[in-house]
Amino acid sequence: MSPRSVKVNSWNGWDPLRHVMVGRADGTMVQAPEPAVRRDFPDDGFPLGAYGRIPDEMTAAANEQLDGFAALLEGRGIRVERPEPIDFSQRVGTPEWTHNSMFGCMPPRDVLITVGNEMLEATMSYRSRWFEYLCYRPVLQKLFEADPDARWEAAPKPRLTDASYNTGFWDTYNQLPLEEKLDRVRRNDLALTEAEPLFDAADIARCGKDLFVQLSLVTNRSGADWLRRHFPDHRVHPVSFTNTHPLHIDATWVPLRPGLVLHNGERPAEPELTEYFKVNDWEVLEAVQPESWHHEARLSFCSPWLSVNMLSLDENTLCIEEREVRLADQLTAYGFEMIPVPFRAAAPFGGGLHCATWDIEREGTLQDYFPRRHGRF
Ligand code: ABU
Repeated sequence: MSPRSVKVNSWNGWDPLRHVMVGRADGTMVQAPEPAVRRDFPDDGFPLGAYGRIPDEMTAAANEQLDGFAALLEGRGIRVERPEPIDFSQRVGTPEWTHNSMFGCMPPRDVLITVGNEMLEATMSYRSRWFEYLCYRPVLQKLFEADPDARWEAAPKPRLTDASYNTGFWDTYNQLPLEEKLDRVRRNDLALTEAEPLFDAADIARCGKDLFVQLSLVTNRSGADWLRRHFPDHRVHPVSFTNTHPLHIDATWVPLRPGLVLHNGERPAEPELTEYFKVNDWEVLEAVQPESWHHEARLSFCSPWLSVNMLSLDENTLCIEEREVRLADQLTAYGFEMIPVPFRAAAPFGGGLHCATWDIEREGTLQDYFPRRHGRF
């Protein structure tokens, strides 16, 4: 890497993309059960409590699509980095806990976020993902050496003792009536307690000076508060949506370019959040329904709303999963060039095209896209 050519810089998700990481599927696990994670895939060889490597043929198919996506980006002149997978089947631990497996490194978006010239490692909130940053460290180190202005930060490593989790959350939550679940979501009384700051980077949507942080199954209020204090020159907004299983904001509320946010209408936003966008002249566009997934969601913990989990190459160009034809048509009518990418096989490894990437450099500077205040925003 020539020092002159590398610049860590990204303030939003739509400025022209110059440098990006694309994850790898190698060795990804169906995680061992832990307080915040319960996998239950009885029809696919992993009933409740079972854990182990995702079958080789699925991993090979996912890697083929990830490699193809990386080649597509390189073909458009975008520099691509890849993580270094480690043995995710190993038992891990700290002095306070041990756990029977790790997860994988297909979705670097969950762990890493760039804000300006800062590369920030999230706390993460699953024990199986505590050490995932190790896969990204070789690239972080290389970027740190290549760009003398890059800042490299890691949020406080969480303790993740039992005090960080609501005991027995998954034993009861799924049996609750819908309204009770939604009430828990509104109060962010989910799998995590407030014992320490916890967040996944993929719960943050970047819009220049405004950072929207979804409170979720993996991000608590304390995590959002840590981000507010860490980015004092930004407006950091904790937000929640009417979604019984909130997990990362990038399949729910997707800013596409200044003035246009794509919204998953099955997960309504708080009226105050919608109004904040509207009083600042943003259009809130409800995404069309995703295409059917039939049997392709095998071993996936994500929803079909990975349809909206797109990677923006600039404010007029979006990479979209190739079968999401209706959404592609909807966005073509809004003036976007839509680039279809085969990516269904990657879903069980942690998500869609946005999840599978981490923005290292986009052109552009810090802008204020929300000059008008509204309510708590
Ligand atoms: N990590 C992407 C989350 C996908 C979903 O909401 O289904």
